[in-house]
Amino acid sequence: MYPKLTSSRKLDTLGGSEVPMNRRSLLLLLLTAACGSSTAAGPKTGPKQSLDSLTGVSVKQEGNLQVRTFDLFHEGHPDVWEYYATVPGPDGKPVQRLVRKEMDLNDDGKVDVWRWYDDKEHVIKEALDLDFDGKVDEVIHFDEKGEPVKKDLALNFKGKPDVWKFYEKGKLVRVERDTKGTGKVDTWEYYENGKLDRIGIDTDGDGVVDRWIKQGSS
Ligand SMILES: [Ca+2]
Ligand SMILES: [Ca+2]
Repeated sequence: MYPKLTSSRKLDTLGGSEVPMNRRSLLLLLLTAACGSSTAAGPKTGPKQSLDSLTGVSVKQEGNLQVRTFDLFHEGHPDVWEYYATVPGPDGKPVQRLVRKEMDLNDDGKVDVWRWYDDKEHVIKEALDLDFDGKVDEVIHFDEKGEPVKKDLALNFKGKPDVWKFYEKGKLVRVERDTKGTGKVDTWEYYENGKLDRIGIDTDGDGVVDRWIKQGSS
């Protein structure tokens, strides 16, 4: 239904403008709405009910996991997949717990967003294919409060990370870069209070900093 999207090097966030607005809004709504649910006993309980009747959910079993498939736009093929594990609930009775969610944002049948959840159904990791070429371009790791602790970025869009960002209490503290495509970090940027403080560069490829560049302190 929607035109196929071509690869774009310009997309740097999930909110990239190439996904049709309505589709993206609804998918993000679903993502957010379902994200906040707790240990629901099944697709027809709690806050999911209205969502499911809106989107039409199908349920099947894949190995140990229950898969709930959504066709948000009634186009005859799925947009969102939720994977649930059966675990003991507070009263010992089995309940379904969300462990992973996958989404196809641009309607090409390929997953573009993957989310993994901990035992409290908080997102612990998210992977994104930002240019819809089937290769993951960004992986975000979260702490239990939902703050990012690390981002692995493939700025080269080749599916292999070349930039790693590290966060403490939600603040960027360090960026490591593989600027030569060797698979090894050769540049380290250190941030103090959100500002770049110094850069270390490995010039001979032994993984040890040879040169420090101190940023202006004024
Ligand atoms: Ca896709
Ligand atoms: Ca990609």
